[in-house]
Amino acid sequence: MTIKPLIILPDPLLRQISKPIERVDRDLQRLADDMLETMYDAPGIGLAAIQIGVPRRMLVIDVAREGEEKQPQVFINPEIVTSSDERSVYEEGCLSIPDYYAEVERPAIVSVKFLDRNGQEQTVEADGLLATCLQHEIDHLNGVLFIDHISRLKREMVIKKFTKAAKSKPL
Ligand code: GNR
Ligand code: NI
Repeated sequence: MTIKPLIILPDPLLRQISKPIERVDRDLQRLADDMLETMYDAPGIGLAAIQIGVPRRMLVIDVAREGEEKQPQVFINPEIVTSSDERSVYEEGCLSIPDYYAEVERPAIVSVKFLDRNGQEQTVEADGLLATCLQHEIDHLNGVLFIDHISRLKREMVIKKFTKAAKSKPL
């Protein structure tokens, strides 16, 4: 298992649309393990493959609280099949936009179809933090960031700040 470097705003990779996974094999399981290790190290509660530079439709999540047993979950080719009309608001952050947080409103409950790490089709109905996190990660697979859900003024300020920071420390 390897901790991989995170892709940070404004890297254009974050705007790429990730491609479906065609086969769940040992290489893909190794990628899932690397993503989990990178997420736990950060630390974060979710990670999409594109955040370590791999434009494939896979994400990992662990919303277990500190002190609770780990609950690593792998979602391959996830699709939202239903979303509730009820909304909920969470303060979100993103490992690709370090130290910036903002409230985002999203459907409170989503049902998501996906392949698990054994390639078996599964459906989960998620609420609470898991629902928010799944939507945040599935957005990444479509090149969408949580700052796309806030006001244009705030978004442009964040992008400007990270663009400046990237220029002062190239590579
Ligand atoms: O670690 C993370 N925390 C978080 C908090 C609220 C809503 C979404 C998230 S996901 C984020 C990790 C990340 O950037 N995943 O893409
Ligand atoms: Ni993120």
